[in-house]
Amino acid sequence: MSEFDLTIRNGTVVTDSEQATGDIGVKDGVIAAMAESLAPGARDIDASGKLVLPGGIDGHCHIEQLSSFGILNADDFYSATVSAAHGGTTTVVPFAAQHRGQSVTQVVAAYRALAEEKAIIDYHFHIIVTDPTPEVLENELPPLIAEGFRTLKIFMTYDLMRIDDYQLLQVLEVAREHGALIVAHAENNDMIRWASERLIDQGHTAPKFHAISHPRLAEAEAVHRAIVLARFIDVPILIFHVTTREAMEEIRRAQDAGLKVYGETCPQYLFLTAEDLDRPDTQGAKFCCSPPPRDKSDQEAMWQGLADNTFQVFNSDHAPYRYDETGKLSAGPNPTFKQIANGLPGLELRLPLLFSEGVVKGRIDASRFVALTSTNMARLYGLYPGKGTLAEGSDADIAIWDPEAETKVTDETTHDLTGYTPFEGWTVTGWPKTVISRGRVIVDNGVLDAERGSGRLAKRELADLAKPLGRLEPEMDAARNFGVQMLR
Ligand code: DUC
Ligand code: ZN
Ligand code: ZN
Repeated sequence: MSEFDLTIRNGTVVTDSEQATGDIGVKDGVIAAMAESLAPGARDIDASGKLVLPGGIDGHCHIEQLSSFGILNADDFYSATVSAAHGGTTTVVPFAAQHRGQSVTQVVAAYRALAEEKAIIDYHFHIIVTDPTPEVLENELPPLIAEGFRTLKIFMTYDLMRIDDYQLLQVLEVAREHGALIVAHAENNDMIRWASERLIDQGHTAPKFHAISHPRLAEAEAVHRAIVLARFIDVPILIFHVTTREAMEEIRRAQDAGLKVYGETCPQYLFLTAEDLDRPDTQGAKFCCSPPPRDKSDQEAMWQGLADNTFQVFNSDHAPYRYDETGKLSAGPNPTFKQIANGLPGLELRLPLLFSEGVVKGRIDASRFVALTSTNMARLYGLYPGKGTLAEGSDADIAIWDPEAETKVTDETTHDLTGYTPFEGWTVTGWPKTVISRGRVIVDNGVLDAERGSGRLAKRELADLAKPLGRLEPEMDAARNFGVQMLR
């Protein structure tokens, strides 16, 4: 009997820091050995000429999530994870979304049950906190954080989701005391409200005005404020979906000052612009997301941020809504921009787009690609080293890439249920031909072989940066002037 269940041979193995040609041996779902040459496995995959990468981790995606308007995403945990797997992603971290009045404990249990029944790859959850009552803050969140739900998402905008600055301080305090990372949707709600009301009053209701109604300064202001509040309580923070140069510069300034501030951007901010919202008829609705795509110079800024480590992570923000009465057009065929559900699909194309436009075009190298799409997520979320790398003892979550394969993107060939792709007609170079989840070959040359419900809740340890800093002692900490000194 062979020593390994699976051997991957002669590939170029890439981690976030190294590249080497060699073999990987897998046993019982785990990487059992890595060497220049290993004995044959029960199944052998020849990866000559291919890149062997850790499977992607999509650390920001909305799956089977009910919006505050009561609209459900187009994908459920089956279709979303099938789609993710076809694009080389082997772990997803979507949301357990609390709506006001709900128990966070019950919300987490409900989302877990959905994933348990349907997901084909491994998963964990961020908890969205929209109603930080004393019960939630004192009794519900601490045991959930201890159990592994170590990321709390907060919204600074959306009338039905946002928390105010005082509430944000309370959530930051819980994160500090119990060891969680705050992830933030940072846009100034009142600036958006002010702009939106004036646009609508003047009859400017078409999808393209969605972009104008989310002013770039609204993002920079909220990013700055989120960073200041996190600094005040002295906890790390990850700013989600950064879109503008100004917001990126706020993050960079904080990092230069030694603060534990992290940043994310997403495919829509590299590859789309506000002009896409001005497509004929109401087709622009397909491109409405928040924050909105900006302009070419912001795209360049986002590339810089990915290359120079202002951004540590690149996620899809997959939030699919069909272009029909169940989704984008739920308010009728001619909705105002305020009535259009926000979000785009992205789970499947996140990695191929970044590989093609980033690695193949020389903007980032393959190790940076791995860092941005997998390793850094694992480190920030406490999934490392079980996920996010190729090392003995890590889960055998692996994507074997053909770096030269050319693929034409069409809705017919993508596997989510959105019914359109924002990237229709694009050609991408590089595709993950074989995708392996805990040693199971789940996609091979476009053919899926995975059972519904075969994904598992991933193991999540306490990430270094989320180690509890302890209860705030106001006098003492004030004397120390809160902030960067304490983190050094
Ligand atoms: N904006 C969000 O805040 N969430 C989902 C998608 C979007 O566009
Ligand atoms: Zn968001
Ligand atoms: Zn999101």
